[in-house]
Amino acid sequence: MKVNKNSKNQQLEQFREEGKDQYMTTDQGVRVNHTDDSLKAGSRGPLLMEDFHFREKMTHFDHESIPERVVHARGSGAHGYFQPYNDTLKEFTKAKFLTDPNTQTPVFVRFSTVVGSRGSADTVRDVRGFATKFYTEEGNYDLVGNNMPPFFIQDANKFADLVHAIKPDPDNEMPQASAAHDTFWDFASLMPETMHMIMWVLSDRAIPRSFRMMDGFGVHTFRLINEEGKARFVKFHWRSKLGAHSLVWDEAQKLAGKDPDWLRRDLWEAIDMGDHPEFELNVQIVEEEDEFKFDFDLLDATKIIPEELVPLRPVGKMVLNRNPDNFFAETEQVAFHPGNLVPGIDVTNDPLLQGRLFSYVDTQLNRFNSANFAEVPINRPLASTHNHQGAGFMRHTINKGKANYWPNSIGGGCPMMAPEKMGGYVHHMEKVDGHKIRARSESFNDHYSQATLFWNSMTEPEKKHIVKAAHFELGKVMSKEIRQRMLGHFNIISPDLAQRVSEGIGVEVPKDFKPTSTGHYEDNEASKQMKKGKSVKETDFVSMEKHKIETVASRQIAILLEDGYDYCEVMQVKKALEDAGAHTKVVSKFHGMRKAATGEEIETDKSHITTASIMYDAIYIPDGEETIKALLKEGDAIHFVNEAFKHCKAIATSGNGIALLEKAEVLGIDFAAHDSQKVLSDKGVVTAGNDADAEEFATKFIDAIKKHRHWNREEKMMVPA
Ligand code: HDE
Repeated sequence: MKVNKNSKNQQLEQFREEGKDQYMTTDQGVRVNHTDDSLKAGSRGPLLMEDFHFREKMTHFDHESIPERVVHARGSGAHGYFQPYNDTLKEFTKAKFLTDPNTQTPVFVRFSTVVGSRGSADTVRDVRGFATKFYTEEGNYDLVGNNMPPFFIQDANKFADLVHAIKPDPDNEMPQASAAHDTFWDFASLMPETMHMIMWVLSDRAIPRSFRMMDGFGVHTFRLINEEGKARFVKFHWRSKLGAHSLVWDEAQKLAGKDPDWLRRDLWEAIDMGDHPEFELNVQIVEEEDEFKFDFDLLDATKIIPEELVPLRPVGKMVLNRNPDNFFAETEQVAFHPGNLVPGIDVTNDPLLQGRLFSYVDTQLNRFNSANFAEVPINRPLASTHNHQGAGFMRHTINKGKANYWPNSIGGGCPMMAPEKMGGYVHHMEKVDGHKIRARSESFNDHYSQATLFWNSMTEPEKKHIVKAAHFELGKVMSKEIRQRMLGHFNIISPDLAQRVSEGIGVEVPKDFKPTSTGHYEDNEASKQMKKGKSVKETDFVSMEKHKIETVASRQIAILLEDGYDYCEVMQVKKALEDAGAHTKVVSKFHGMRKAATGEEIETDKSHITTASIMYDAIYIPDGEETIKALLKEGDAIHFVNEAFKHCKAIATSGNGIALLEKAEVLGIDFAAHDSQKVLSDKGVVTAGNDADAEEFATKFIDAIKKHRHWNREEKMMVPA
């Protein structure tokens, strides 16, 4: 069958229902005449059992929830499509959806946090899930990844322990959606293999600005198989076209209260407005004969392949262009599984991946209470399905005929087996030989080198954020013993890191720390070969700062004003921002119309009580004697500026607006000094005199927004906003 980017939408159409211009009916299709009262024996009497409408309505409601996912419970979904740039991957894989530039394969993506429950806040410090279902012509392929490339553990047998430790405590169910408690850090400090991932989780990657502004990673090493049956190792990467950007921790915590749906809303609104998120799929390919070329094991999911060793190869682009119609039917019911593979892609012996191959179907059985979850519209493949799996709860398909077994002659031997050349999936013929042993390869036994690599590859502001995150996380740990154990690990990763963390958590770096290891590692041929492997001391690509994409596209800019602003300037700056792809929102004390000095009016989009600076990427305060006078009297406005400054966001103001900066004490600098403009602009604060050229002013502002955050402000002591 041939699919195009609309195929999934068309398939879903047959299941959609809107009720427009229709009478309300029961589930049996009987028209309802009255739904406000139940059937009673007298208007003051008891309810009657025969009220089929009431019973059906209530029963349905009573059964409306299904178990939330045990991890990744909170998520947001979007539809879109994937299209390869060209056919160059043909050399490596026979998967058509990766190699035919003329095929736009429909996808459904679900982004998620991991730890929190379904109603938890979006902006917590956590890993983000990035799961993609490709509805390919050859069946569904799921790339179930995260926004960080390593993982905490090496063996699936430790997953339940990891999740128990990080989830709320079993006795009091606290804290919600947070690793900052004793059990998680107890576990981590006893598990050296978590150290590389711990560095990522302490970094800004764990507080993304938007689901649209984070990268995705397949994490494990998978296999690509070409037409000739030749296999190669592969790692999958999604690169956000908007770049990977983060919130700051103070902002993330405040957003969790002011708008717990922050990331969900951002994704929904962006798609709604036509800012369709785009991600580029990249692969790192390793020849089988190079398996032991590195100083880590490719099967160890706690490791990355530094891009200096194996560069990324762009494959194609994914565009998310449609919001779901129904959260439950689509985002909640979508069921991913890393074992949903199509010809041309296969798994490896990574012991974490192998365990996942069991867990995902098992967990769907808990969620759906039936093996028929693949028939739910969002999970249905576009490729037609034919087999003898014909019964069970909620079976939709009506399989015809008598022959529900294979082989059969009664059914004409159908459905038939597909030879490989007809698209039959053939597992890669890897030779496997070994003793039954509950152990890992010694080649998995280096838990620190890549944690050090990560630390060494960070810019100074990023290092600072990691240290602060550790102060927060470990500062919440009651046990000094656990804090100290973590310092022991940090000291192995980098004495500088350990020292800086130690200063904030009231314990000394231990002198004679010996990490405990709970894994059982066995030396073997692979580990002997691997030790000669290649390594690097720094890898640029893990730093978000070194690879930021300088664009203002889809950024939200607040225009802070009251009556009496300079209308001309506002319109020019607004136009320049919007032409560059940003969005503007007028923020004032109250909703309503705001009058310019010259009499024109603009409507307020948000009032101070409904918004906050944390919901914008940058702020602009237009000139105007009266507007600034009014803003100077508003605590909320001064706080707005002060907070945006503290969060290192671009700020622009002209003429009288400079007085507001002074009042907000943004820099504590001498505004009268001849170089004050330069001092300000170096820190992302764009100012101009009364008669400034608005176009030039807007261009400078846009350049400052492109930098996203002006971390050099952090050097200065700042009063918390
Ligand atoms: Fe998952 N994981 N996971 N995971 N995972 C689930 O499946 C599991 C792991 C990831 O939006 C569950 O349907 C085990 C790595 C995402 O619906 C469950 C192990 C990576 C999602 C499960 C891992 C992931 C899940 C819970 C270690 C990145 C959300 C609900 C062996 C490569 C998918 C569900 C969605 C969800 C098990 C580790 C990504 C329980 C046993 C590594 C994005 O099956």
